[in-house]
Amino acid sequence: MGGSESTSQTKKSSAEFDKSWRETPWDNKELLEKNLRELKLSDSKVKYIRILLAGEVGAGKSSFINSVNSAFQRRITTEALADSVSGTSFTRTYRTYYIRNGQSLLPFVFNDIMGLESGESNGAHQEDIAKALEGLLKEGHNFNPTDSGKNDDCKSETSLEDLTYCLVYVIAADKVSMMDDDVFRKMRYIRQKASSLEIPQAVIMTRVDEACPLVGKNLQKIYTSKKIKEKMQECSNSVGVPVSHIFPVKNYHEEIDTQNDMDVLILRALTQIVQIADDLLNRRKSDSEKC
Ligand SMILES: Nc1nc2c(ncn2[C@@H]2O[C@H](COP(=O)(O)OP(=O)(O)O)[C@@H](O)[C@H]2O)c(=O)[nH]1
Ligand SMILES: [Mg+2]
Repeated sequence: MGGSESTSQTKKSSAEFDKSWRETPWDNKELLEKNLRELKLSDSKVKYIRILLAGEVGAGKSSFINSVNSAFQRRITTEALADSVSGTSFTRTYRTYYIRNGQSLLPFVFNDIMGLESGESNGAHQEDIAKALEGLLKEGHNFNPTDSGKNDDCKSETSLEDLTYCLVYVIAADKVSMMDDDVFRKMRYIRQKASSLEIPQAVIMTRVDEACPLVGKNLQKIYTSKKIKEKMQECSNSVGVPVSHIFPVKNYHEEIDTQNDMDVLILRALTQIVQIADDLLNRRKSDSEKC
């Protein structure tokens, strides 16, 4: 047993990779922001692309919408009302969140689907989510889990803006191992529906500061932390989305001012998601031109 062996042992079991495995523009927040502010969609007839956030209660969906808004407004905003106390879903109606860009609006919007809680009487109906993907849910639709099969909140016609262009699962890094089978069953159903509609899928992995103390102290360690990579892999395996479409973020939750590193991860994730969504818009446009 030489000293060198114990050194390499320590190195192997260390919590960090030597190098970051995904490049991150920590010093380029302004550029990320500018590109999103100036974004032109590939179909000029479409005002905005809709991004649907789905995930368990407490995953950080509302916090993510607030965090995106905070990054653009450069101050903490809480329009989507993150819920810290109750154990059941806070979001009860289908509502579109817009992000202001000075006097105008940015060309992407969010919808937050009520939690995917396990159990028949908890969370949104699978069918509601399927309808949201197809753009058939009316603004203000009530996700009342005990009130199944009602169609009066459904549209008979949809516009291009009603359709969903990217389905994003929001998963808390510190809870991914504890997600139960019922939630996975609902996710599988939604996934199949999204795939049949050719809607791309991505994952926002939140609460990275809770999952890894190293990252909790320094967010720039996000892609050197072995724990975070492990959690991303776990998300990928359980949801079936490749690691390249999984974006870890830390949401604003207790801060009183915005922070560069949090903004960079949030804006980077958003850039990728918006690109994936715009690719679908472009494909739909080309398809409609062929007809
Ligand atoms: N530490 C930490 N807490 C977070 C993060 N994102 C969300 N939270 C907290 O997690 C709880 C649930 O978040 P919320 O946005 O209400 O989840 P939702 O039910 O999916 O909308 C709230 O107490 C948030 O403040 C994060 O990235 N880090
Ligand atoms: Mg919420």
